[in-house]
Amino acid sequence: MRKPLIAGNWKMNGSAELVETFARAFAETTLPASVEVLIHPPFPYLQAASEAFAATPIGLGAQTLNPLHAGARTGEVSGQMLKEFGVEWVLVGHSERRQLYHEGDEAVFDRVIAALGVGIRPILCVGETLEERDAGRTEEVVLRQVGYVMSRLEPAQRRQLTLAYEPVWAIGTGRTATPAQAQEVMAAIRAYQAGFDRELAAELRLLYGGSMNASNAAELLAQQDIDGGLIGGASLKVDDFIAICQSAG
Ligand code: 3PY
Repeated sequence: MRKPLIAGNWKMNGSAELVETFARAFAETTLPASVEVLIHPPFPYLQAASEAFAATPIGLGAQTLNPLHAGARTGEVSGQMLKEFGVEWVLVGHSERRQLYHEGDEAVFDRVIAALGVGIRPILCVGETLEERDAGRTEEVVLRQVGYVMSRLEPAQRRQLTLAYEPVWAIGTGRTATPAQAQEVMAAIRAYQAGFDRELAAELRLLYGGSMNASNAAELLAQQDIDGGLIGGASLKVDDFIAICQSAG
């Protein structure tokens, strides 16, 4: 059985107050024991979040990392630094990083390796643009992004990976893939994994991301190959986020 994982990606949003709001609400909420919950706040809130979430079931994730341990990289943060703040997870290859910061497959792979090197679990995000979908290239693009990383990892490293399928056209647009559209791509990713390792394919957690919210989460999460969600806007509203976590149980 794959344990459902609901991860909130706050992006460049939130505040110290929101960290406190989440800590209070989650301390008072009983979640289904089967569900794992993460919040990925912006870097400046990591310390406060690591303290405030300690008394809750919320695990701590970062939104990116630099592949180097240290050095002349103004504005960047390394995996080692994240680890010091109790970060256990990190997003890698989010489409906003791929598109706005030009992080291609190689840069994404370097970040996966850097995270694994310090014991942080990467959530590898993949997804096609609307243009690619309309050209019938969804599977080709998504499996290339997955394959670039997977094919370069050792079997033990592959087991540390979680995948998030986020169609770019559904990110921050309010458009969501239909459950059937999402399931089709997730099934293709799992089938592709089975080519490496059947056991891993059965265990690998696949998250759906892209405008998942309290109203559509249950239907998406009911799909056979969807094991959780990477939540954008709805992860900033504590009641909605809790409702999504509840529906994953
Ligand atoms: C979204 O849902 O908009 C996301 O990008 C989640 O990462």
